[in-house]
Amino acid sequence: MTTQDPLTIKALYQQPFLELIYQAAQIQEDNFKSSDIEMCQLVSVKTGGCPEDCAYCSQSNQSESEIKLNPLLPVSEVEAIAKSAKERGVKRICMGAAYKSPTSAAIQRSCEYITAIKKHGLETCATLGSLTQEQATTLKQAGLDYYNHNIDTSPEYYSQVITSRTFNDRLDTINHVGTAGIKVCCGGILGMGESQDDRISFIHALTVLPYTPSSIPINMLVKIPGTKLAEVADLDKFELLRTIATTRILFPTTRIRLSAGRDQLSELEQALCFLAGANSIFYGDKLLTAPNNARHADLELLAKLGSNNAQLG
Ligand code: SAM
Ligand code: DTB
Ligand code: SF4
Repeated sequence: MTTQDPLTIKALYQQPFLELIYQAAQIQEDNFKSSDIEMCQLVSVKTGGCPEDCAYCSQSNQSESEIKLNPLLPVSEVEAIAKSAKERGVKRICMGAAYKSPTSAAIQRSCEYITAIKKHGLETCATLGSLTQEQATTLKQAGLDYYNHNIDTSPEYYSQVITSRTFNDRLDTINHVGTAGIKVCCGGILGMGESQDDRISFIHALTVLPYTPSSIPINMLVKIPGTKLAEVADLDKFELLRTIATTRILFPTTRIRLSAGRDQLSELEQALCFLAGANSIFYGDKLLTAPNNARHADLELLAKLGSNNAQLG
């Protein structure tokens, strides 16, 4: 990762669009095989009932979204999902749980999920909310490869979206994860009504995290009915492209995941995102509570791109 001050990042971000995409594409080509699009699959291991007030999230107790609540899934169910995901070309299972911070029972069960998933030769990622140092170390000992904990937006805009925790609380967990030796997965959401300066400040915040992320998910807001952000104005997709490209330039060797909201993009818009530096997706019909791109549609798109990691299965 290249260290840059906010004004240099702004200059990168605001340069003529085609020059920005060209620069990012060259960096992508130098560091990755362009047709290598990583496939991750989400599993919501505990759904809903979260005490946090994230304005975008259907799983917050404050949302009025109609979702199916689920306590922690049995290990056998998660293992069955992992087994069939492996057959479809998935590389990593990302376990999501709606907690402010996981209970000790959730940590124990997560360790069992990790063992069951790794048996099938898959990488593991978890996102369970805030962790203590001890919890992070326990997950590392169980073999966890990545922990996802997003900063979501700029430090300046954060309190417009979440009030039940602070931006610095997020940094504490990222510190615990990195100290435990787990790879950091950290990104955010675009299209929550933030300004372009916020998007630039969000990218800058990623460059000064206590540990450099190995994986950066860029989500486009999924406007879920019943959440506080359900009616926010659409994001200009050029802004999504500029964010991906600027992130690619600053993080040449990090996987950038075109995450939630991909189903709002046409095939050609997705192709442009991959050209601009995205090289990872969630593959599977469902995200956590919202739909994802259909598997057969992703297979068709990946075939058109000449990327053949995925199988329908
Ligand atoms: N509770 C944990 C936490 O917040 O860290 C983990 C689960 S949470 C659902 C994981 C991430 O999903 C959030 O940090 C947010 O970036 C993303 N996310 C949640 N709802 C979203 C939505 N409606 N649109 C886009 N991204 C969303
Ligand atoms: C991330 O940045 N995006 C994923 C994953 N990390 C856990 C979650 C997206 C959730 C989209 C909304 C939903 O399905 O409820
Ligand atoms: Fe809870 Fe995570 Fe949803 Fe926030 S994003 S309400 S912490 S599940």
